[in-house]
Amino acid sequence: MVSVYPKYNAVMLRAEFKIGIKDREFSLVVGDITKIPADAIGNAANSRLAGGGGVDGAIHRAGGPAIMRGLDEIRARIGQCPAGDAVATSAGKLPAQWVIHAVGPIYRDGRSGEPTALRSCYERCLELSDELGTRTLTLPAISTGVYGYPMDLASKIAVAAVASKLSGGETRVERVTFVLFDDTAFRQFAAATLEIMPTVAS
Ligand code: AR6
Repeated sequence: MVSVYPKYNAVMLRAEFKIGIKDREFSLVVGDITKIPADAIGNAANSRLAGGGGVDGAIHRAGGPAIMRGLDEIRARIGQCPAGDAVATSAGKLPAQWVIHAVGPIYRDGRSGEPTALRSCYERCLELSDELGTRTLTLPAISTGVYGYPMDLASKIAVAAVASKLSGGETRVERVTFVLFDDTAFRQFAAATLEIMPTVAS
């Protein structure tokens, strides 16, 4: 499938969707985030910064023990990292310089602060990227696995958070790529992007 959206300078291939926002690039791909080179890779961590399953497990396995060593130091300094916040470590053997560990909210009913915390995760990823001087950032669909955030709701929050930072010139990051693990997640993010972009891309 190839769809073209000339109004937004956007092209959607089956598993890749790129859109220009001002002079920045926003894209969606299907894949394993540990395999895609970027200056910084986002992780869906827990507040204990203790590693785990899902994308967190994959990042620690592929990056090696340097990542946990970095988290040990941070834990010794700040204890836990609350939902909605993020911390950065080196990326070990991953094809990146940094991993930004964002702690997503555990989904309950959508009225317990989850949307605000989820949006804040993505904003913190971009803020930390700016502090680190990174230009390219990959992000997973935080909270949509073990933490149970419905993908249709999470995708809209994720896309809106990133698109508004890019379109408002609030970040120096030049390219943000959501790396979605399967076609269903990709389609949800693509739908969210097409719904939200008219308000930010013009
Ligand atoms: N690349 C890209 N996306 C992935 C990958 C991968 N290699 N692996 C999984 N996903 P989850 P959460 C997708 O559960 O919901 C951990 O134990 C997955 O399909 O990894 O924020 C932490 O330590 C889903 O869409 O994170 C925490 O305890 C998305 O990544 C807890 O899970 C997020 O799923 C965090 O839960």
